[in-house]
Amino acid sequence: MTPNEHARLAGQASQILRENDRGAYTVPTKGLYPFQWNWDSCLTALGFAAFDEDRAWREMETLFAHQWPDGMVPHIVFHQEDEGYFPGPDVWRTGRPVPTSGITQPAVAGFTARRIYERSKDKAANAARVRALVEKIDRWHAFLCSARDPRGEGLVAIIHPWESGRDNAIDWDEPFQRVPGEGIAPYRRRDVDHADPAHRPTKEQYDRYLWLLEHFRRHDWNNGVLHDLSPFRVVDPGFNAILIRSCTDLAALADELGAADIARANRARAEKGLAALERLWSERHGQYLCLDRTTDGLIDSPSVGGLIAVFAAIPEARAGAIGARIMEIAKRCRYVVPSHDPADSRFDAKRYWRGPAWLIVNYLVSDGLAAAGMDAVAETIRASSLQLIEKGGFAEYYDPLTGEPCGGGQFTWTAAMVLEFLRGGEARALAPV
Ligand code: 9WN
Repeated sequence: MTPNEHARLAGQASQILRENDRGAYTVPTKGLYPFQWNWDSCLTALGFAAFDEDRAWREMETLFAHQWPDGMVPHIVFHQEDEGYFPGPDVWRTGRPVPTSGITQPAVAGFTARRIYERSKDKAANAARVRALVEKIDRWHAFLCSARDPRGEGLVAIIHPWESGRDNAIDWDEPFQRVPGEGIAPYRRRDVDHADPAHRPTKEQYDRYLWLLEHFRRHDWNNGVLHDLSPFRVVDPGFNAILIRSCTDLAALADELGAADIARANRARAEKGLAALERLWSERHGQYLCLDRTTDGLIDSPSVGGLIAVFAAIPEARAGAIGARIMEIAKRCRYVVPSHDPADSRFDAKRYWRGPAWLIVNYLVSDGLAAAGMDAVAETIRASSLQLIEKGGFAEYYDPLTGEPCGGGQFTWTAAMVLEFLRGGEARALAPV
């Protein structure tokens, strides 16, 4: 890439962040997603940090200002009214002062906070606000490791597919059989007004998303009981690896800021999680799989959730196998990393999390691979990501066979990841916990 092309892409990416900036938070894209989303915001903060560090911290602070008393950080904060999204605050009815959803999303904040702080131009000036954030992130980790792992197994479960961030992944098809789709209040979807219905989850899936929401609402969003009361309890290697990595990074950040207790607690969480992750390894697939906590069986679905595991400091041999698997998949796809293995008959190139490539996933996977010393595979993913942008613009996701842009356009976290990819690799080996 020439310096001119580099500058042009960086300029376009920064422009998208500015356009989707609502002052103290950013919308993922206009129309389709008019509120603040949890992991979108944390990853978006990385993009802001490239040109406005104060704004980066504010993005995360706004999200954490809406943390629940029990420590949960909700997956959506409904800062203002907007009829353009369903389900809105009137459906969630969580009773929060500023309305929020009642479930969470991948806990990537520990990782992004450390990365932004490492690059901070004036650490001393930012130390107090970062320390306040560190305490809140720690409370979120504590929440996840108790409410979503009530028996202390070392891995946390998601209780709704939306919590994974990979809403309609093939991983959930089997456990979703146990979630009824009937008896829910009539509703009208709005996502299909903004995006091609053929690229979105199906009506049957939405019925079940809503059934779970209504079920949790009937139990007053009491996280003390929801895990055991949910017919959907799945241990996602991707969600867990992100949490483990965030625990490791939060520990390092806490050490630097003199919060020794927080450092110790997060190191212990990461250690326990890494040991437990082994349970999800599938020798047959050469990757990790999801575990259905209601049956205690692995789910036979080779998705990118099992590859995101490399974002945590998994054993070298496992990381090597994941790198090899991605290179194998790259032979069947023009662009990596598809959200599901194209060799599986259930792969669907354009349908959301059932096949398409997402830049945020590419970023997490390539960062983990680089940290594990697999720079060549990481570079393949980085190059593929930038080609997708050049070809299709800053889309929500892409068909990995053709590169066709799908879903929403001018997408915030996609732009943030472009700014990250343009910086080039700076990963270093993850410190053993
Ligand atoms: C539900 C905002 C979010 C992302 C998720 C992605 C999608 C929402 C939806 O959009 O989910 O949370 O309505 O489809 O799956 O990962 O955070 O970009």
